[in-house]
Amino acid sequence: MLAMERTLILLKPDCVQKHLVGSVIARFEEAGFAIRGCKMIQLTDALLAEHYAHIADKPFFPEVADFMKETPVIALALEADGIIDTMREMLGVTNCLEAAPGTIRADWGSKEEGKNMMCNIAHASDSAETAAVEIKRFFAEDELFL
Ligand code: FUP
Repeated sequence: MLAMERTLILLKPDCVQKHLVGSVIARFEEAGFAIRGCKMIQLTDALLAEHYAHIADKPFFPEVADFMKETPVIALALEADGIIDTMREMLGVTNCLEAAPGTIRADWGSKEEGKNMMCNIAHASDSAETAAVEIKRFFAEDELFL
């Protein structure tokens, strides 16, 4: 039996700039995911240093951090049975050029060389443990519902 799980989604600045926020959330609702939290946030260096601690020493980190501050992002806390794996399948792999056909990143992510890893529409938590930490990072208790 699948466990009821939550995941943290960030709709990145490329998603906002391409006016795809509604289209991406529509896919989530069609998949039956429940929205437990939803807000617009301007990311800061401090938040990004926490969120991207695992890539902070990579040469591409400064560019990723600048990109993530280009516009505010939309943070979502979504819930469904087994949502961690389902969501990562729906998104496709990090590299939009390699994402499977029909995934969000294949359909809407950047195919431009140098942008195809970074401008990939959305972030999703990679495990239930990470999701708990990430949801707490972006949402106060009273910003989550049910
Ligand atoms: P994901 O879990 O798919 O968000 O991907 P990662 O945590 O591995 O990557 C974090 C961010 O760094 C993503 F936004 C993509 C970006 N990235 C690059 O820009 N270049 C790379 O070579 C790897 C990741």
